Amino acid sequence: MTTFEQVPVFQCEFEDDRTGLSKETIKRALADNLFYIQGKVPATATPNDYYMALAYTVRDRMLQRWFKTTEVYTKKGVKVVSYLSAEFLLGPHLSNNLINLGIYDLVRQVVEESGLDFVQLREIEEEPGLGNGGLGRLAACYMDSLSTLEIPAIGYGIRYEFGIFDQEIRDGWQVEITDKWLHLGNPWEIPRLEETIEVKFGGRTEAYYDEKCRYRVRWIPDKVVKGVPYDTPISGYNVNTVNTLRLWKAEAPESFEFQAFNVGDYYGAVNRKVVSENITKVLYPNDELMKGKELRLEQQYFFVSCSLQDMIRLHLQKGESLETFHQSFAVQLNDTHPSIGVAELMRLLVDEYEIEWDQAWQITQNTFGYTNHTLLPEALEKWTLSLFKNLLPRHLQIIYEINQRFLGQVRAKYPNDSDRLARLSLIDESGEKYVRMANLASVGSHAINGVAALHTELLKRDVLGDFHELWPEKFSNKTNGVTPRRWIVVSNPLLANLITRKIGADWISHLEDLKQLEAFIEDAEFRREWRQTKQDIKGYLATYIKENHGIEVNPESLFDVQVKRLHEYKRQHLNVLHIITLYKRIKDNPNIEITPRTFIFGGKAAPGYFMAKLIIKLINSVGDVVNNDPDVRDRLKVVFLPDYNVRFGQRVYPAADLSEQISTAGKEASGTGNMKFAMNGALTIGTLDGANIEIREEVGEENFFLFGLTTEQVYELKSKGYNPWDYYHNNPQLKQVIDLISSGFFSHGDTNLFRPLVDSLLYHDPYMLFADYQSYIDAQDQVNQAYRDQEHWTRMSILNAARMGKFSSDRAILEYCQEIWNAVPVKIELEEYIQGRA
Ligand code: GPQ
Repeated sequence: MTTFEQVPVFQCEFEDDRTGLSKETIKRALADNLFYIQGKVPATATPNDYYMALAYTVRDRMLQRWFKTTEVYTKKGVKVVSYLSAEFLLGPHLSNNLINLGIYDLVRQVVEESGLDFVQLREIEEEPGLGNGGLGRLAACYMDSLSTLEIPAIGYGIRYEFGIFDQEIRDGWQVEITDKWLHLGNPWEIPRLEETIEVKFGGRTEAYYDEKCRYRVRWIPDKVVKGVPYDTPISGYNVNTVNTLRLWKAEAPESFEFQAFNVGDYYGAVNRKVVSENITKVLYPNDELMKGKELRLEQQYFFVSCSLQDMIRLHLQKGESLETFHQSFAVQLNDTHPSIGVAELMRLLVDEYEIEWDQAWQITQNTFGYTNHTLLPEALEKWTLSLFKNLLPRHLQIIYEINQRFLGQVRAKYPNDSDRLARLSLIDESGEKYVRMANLASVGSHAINGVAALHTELLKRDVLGDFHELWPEKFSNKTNGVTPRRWIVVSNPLLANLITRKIGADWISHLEDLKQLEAFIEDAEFRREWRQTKQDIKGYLATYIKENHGIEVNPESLFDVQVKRLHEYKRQHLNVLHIITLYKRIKDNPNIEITPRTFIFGGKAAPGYFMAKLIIKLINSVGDVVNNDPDVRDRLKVVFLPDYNVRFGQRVYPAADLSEQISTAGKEASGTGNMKFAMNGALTIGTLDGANIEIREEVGEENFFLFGLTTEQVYELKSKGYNPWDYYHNNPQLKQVIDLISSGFFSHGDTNLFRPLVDSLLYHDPYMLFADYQSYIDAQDQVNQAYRDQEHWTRMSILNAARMGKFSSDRAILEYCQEIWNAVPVKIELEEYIQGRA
């Protein structure tokens, strides 16, 4: 552990160069930033001060490129991808930027030569947890690939003051703690106060005739909020491109306060300010659940309006007219969260820029693309008309107008089909009336895509079936991908180095190159190194678990990992049924031959999702019994690691032997964790769901542990009447496991604690755990067999990693560019004096 009192770095020779890459220059920059930015000297500096000085030193080395990149984009002729997302789950910036700039080893060395502990400083960074899970992390991976592929792009989102909550586990239960990620400052962002934008809310509309006697509508809002942009640089790997992530913070405009002061309403004025600033206060922590809260719609409209106004400003700055807006920006809607953008762009074009409706509609449709991320009915966004009308009265009118014209077309094509009309309508009129945001997004976009092959097929058949019949040409699949920079190079340097020693470093930006590893599969020394690398990483994780959570795990055991949001459809409880099955086998026969396993769980439950929280409690309760039963003799260990986040993901994916991807078929749109595991040489046990299907196709069915019903079988069984009781009664092993939970065995005799969970399974089992139970257990037994043959396991592990090229986010982004965005790379050239990478 470094002490921060006497650090020799601060007396050094330096070049006359602000952001150079010589060791002396970097040392000098650290000292300068500590003094001039943090206002500290070593005697008073805290570890955070040193971290900040280091972060600024890295940021300084991105600024020339960032500036250049922005300059090129503001010039005419470059089409910019605009990725609209309510979530960006970025994870720590420092290591990622060092890798992308090619200066990781150099900077680490300088920091350490300066007497500082690099790893300690790296761990001080608070990760920006501005997302819930897969959807937000996908946006972050896509930003990385856009920069790496040199595609002009800007990400637009919300600068939540509090991101996803920190999770603690107390007495086995989840407890939520507010995430104060900004409390010590954020060196990666730059506020651009001068580019603040105003957003209107509420009030009413008024019709009038303009000077040319045209019918027009004006919106008289009752509230105006300022959007202040905070920009974060997004570096690409091994290129000069540094794109921007622009996140909006809500602030109250001064004018409102003055008005209130004038009438003496001091409290009212301050309160208005508080209410305005609430808009970007906190991320809603419900993953894949629509709650219909007004503040959430305010958040969505707020960031979308800021972003579209920003794009229009940039477009007009280039001297272009708005008729060509869609040639300047390809706007992608990351799920329906930003889909109010369709109505907002229409409002801006028609009301504020006086463009004719038909032309405005052309521009709008040509501008937007819509990505759907789920089929779960409870996640599909819809807003009651009354809420909509109160908050966005003009937008509701525009949506009615869009709907009327759209349904007119439908009527012409399908006369006398009122059921179809009712299904396609932007307004759900079956009971209380709602605006259907997926319908709005579909009508307002020229392209609609799902995130894995199966998901897109189901989208076309079910959720958006009528839209697919109407416009089949709008639909395409874009299977998700993840960035190999963060998910291999940053998180697993040992494996990355081994790979690079074998095949060179091109794979980092051309992941298909990993195929070349197959040539070494017969090389026993290579297999040994591969196995040893995995072993070393497992050892690090074991040490981490011991030091941070006090639990001893055996690094030689099979590391069986399930990390993801807690959700019944993801079936963490099926995993638990397997654990109890193994435990029962040991209890029945203490000397049974068993492959030692460590079960590692991580994931957050939505704070109001009782069943998900009860599953966390069950995992911990089973862990308490299993981990402390002497009969088990440490052959099984169950650990639930609290506060799963990007940073912990980076630790755990590389250390996994087995990746649990066990959702009910048809429920997981894609999954992206499945890709991160396999890239790092884990084998998958999984259902035919989401991207699992494509992973299995790529790695070969002999290198994948498949189980469970297919989507078709799930539908079939449901339609003929699924009865979980039958499975319970006909499978003695399953019955014993369920009975053991019911008996209070894992709950100190309390037979009530897990009753809601057990009853839900026995009487409903909506995610069909019982139907898949035996098949899952059988597949797990095959895993045990396979793991005993380490040579064979290693071959499978290598082949998994080697065949993951398809799942790079670079491939996914290239497809979006070519098939949806019509965007091409733009090389960013730097002046000679700006130093390149090390
Ligand atoms: N996903 Cl709709 C989320 O993480 N949050 C959401 O609100 C919705 C979807 C996930 C989805 O469950 C995964 O299967 C996908 O891999 C991921 O989006 C990215 O597409």
